[in-house]
This record gives sequence, C-alpha cells and structure tokens, in this order.
Amino acid sequence: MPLDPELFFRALLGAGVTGLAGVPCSILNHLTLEAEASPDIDYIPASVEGEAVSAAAGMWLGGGLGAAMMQNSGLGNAVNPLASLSIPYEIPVLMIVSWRGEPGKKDAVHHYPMGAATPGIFDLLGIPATVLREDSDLERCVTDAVAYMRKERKPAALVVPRGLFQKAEGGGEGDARPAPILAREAGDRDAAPQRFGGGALPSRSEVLAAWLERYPEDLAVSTTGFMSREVSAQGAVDRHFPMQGSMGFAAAIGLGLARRVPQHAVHVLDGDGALIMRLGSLATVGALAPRRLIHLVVDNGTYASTGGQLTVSPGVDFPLAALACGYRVAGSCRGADGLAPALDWVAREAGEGPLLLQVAVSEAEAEGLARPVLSPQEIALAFRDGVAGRA
Ligand SMILES: Cc1ncc(C[n+]2csc(CCOP(=O)(O)OP(=O)(O)O)c2C)c(N)n1
Repeated sequence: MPLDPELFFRALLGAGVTGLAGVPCSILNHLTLEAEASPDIDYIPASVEGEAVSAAAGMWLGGGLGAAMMQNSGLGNAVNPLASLSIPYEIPVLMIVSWRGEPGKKDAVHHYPMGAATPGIFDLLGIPATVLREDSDLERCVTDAVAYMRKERKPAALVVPRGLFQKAEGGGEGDARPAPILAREAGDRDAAPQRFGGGALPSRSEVLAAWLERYPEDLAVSTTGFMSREVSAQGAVDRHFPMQGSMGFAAAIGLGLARRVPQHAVHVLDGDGALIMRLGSLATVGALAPRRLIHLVVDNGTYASTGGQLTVSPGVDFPLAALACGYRVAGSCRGADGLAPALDWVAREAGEGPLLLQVAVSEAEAEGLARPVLSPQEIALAFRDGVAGRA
C-alpha cells in the first residue's frame, strides 16, 4: 500500500526542518505542493539542484535546517555543492531524492543509468542514504536522519522510490493551481540600469576595501577563489562567509540565508565567471525578491583565480539580466571615479528588494593572498554563531 505523503511532510516539520529548496519530480509532487502552500516551511523553487543544496546550506547558516529535494536525474547537478560545501564545511543538508530508474523496476530508459548509479553516488560521497519502503516508519526515518545530521553536521539522504507515496490530490490537470509562488512586483522590467564610471579601473582589492568600509557590520557571502581569500584577509569571521568551492552558488547561499534573517542585509560578493556559471540564480533571487539582498559582481573579465583565462563577461550585461529576472534595481560601474557615487546609490536604493551592482575591475591582484587560516568547519560555525548572536 502506498504511504500517505502528508505523513512524510509532517515528519519533516516535526524533526525541525525549516526550509525546503528543490527542483520538482512527479514522485515528490505532493511534497512540493505542500511546501508551496505551507506557512510552516520556507520553500525555494530552485533553478537547479545544486542551487537547492546551496540555498539549504544558507538556511543552516542562518540558524535553520534546510532540505534539498530533487529527482535523482539531477543528483549530478548537486554533487559539486555537496562535495565542496556541505561536506567540508560540515553544513547539514537533508537530501530528499526520488529514485527513477531503480534497478528491477520498469521506468523510462533514460533513467536507468542514473537509477543504477544513485546508491553508489551517496556511498562514494560518504552520505548515509536511507531508502524509504512501504513498511518504513517514515517518522522514524526522518528523525534518525536529522539526528545524524545534527550530531555529525553532515548531509544525509532519504531516497524515495517510485510508487511509494499515494498520488498527490492537488496540482493535477484541471485543479486550481496555488497562488503564484511569490510576489513578482519587486522588479520593474522597464527600469534601466544605473551607470557609473570614469577613470581607470580599480582593482578588486580597492573595490572590496571600499565596500567593507561602507558595510563593516553586514553579513556577506563571497564567491570561491581570490575573492574569498581577500574577504578572509579583510573581513571578519562572524559576519563574512568566505566560501571556497560550490562555484557559482554564492547567491544561492545568500538567498537561503536572507530568507532566514530578513531583518538583516545580506551581501553576495560574486565573480563574473561564477555568476555566468549559475546565471539561473538571478531568476530565483529575482522571483523571491529578498528585500535586503545586495549582489555585488566584481567583473575582471577573467577567471583570475585559475590563471586569468578569459570569461565571456564582456558580452554580458549583468544589470540588464538582473532587472529582467526581477531584481528591483541594478547598476554598473566602470572606472574608479564612479565607485563612490555607485556606493552612494547602493546605500540609497538598498532595502526594498534585491539590488545588483556590477563593478568592472582591473586584473591587478593583491600579492601573496593566502587561503583562509580557519578550517571550513570553523568558518561555517563562526559565521552561524555570528548570525545567531545578532539582535
Ligand atoms: C565547479 C567548479 N569549476 C571550476 C572551478 C575552478 N575555479 C575556481 S575559481 C575559478 C574562477 C572563478 O572566476 P570568477 O568568478 O570570474 O572569479 P575570479 O577568479 O576572476 O576572481 C574557477 C574556474 C571550481 N572551483 N569549481
């Protein structure tokens, strides 16, 4: 007999899961519908599975406990932030993964390879995965997984085979859809980007120093590579999360965090290469429109951290893309003379919806930047404690 998915949803809430980010699967349809409609859980409709893992990690940094939901077809999209964020930083994320292509069960052919690989992927990553069966005690499985996560500060997975749950009643053809997930009024599609500039390009260090001087107390998540090295050198552990790894997902982490602590400004310090890798996050951030999220894109036109190879950023207008995705305001700055006016503009405009500022920088890099001295686990814990300690 298929199980009642409602029990599973209640078990998640009972175990203290505060947020769910995911990409839908028909097997998990009920869960998505419940999460969309429930005031008891924060639901983030992720653009890609790795974004779901990263947003769930951001929820944990903000004092909550996040789950990432996905079809196993998308498990590959989640591996990078599992392997380079959740596991090394010891940020627990509950993985809820459907199992298409389970060996021995009839399914569409294109699901078989991933179906066969799914248990092995969890094994290789050292993530304990419990397959839910019809005779499973759902509440127990959820509680045990969450207890493990809290104790070990590691991700854990619950695997949901096809046919385990009764079919969802809502969401079928002809049923009324729930209200649109989120208010979309924040962005003004006709808004034009603000443009600042003049003079030679500043360096990344100069931009970051000016930024941190303006916002010494705000929370910030920075992108992998040199940016986070600089942030560890110039920043403070209780409010700056210098993320190394999970390339492209700084905005997703910032989003999960911002949803947990909407009373605080959350800055995302991004790179052009990283943002191009996960441009879909602009759409998620734009749609959910966290009021106090500020997205700074430091654009040197290169992958500086791996040797200065060219990115395609000269062809990308990040502010236009952000506005098109629902950011409330966006601007760019090209030239050191424009930096102070651009930062004044940010200070005036921030607070009513996501804001993006792209700052073109030179390729000059600070000498001898070391990796953070603290371990990833220490960084994550210090940051989470710092967030918790805020008024
Ligand atoms: C998924 C993934 N792909 C590639 C890399 C290697 N890598 C680390 S930093 C980096 C460059 C990032 O470029 P950008 O965001 O423009 O920042 P910059 O290095 O210029 O500061 C790359 C490609 C990685 N860490 N993770």
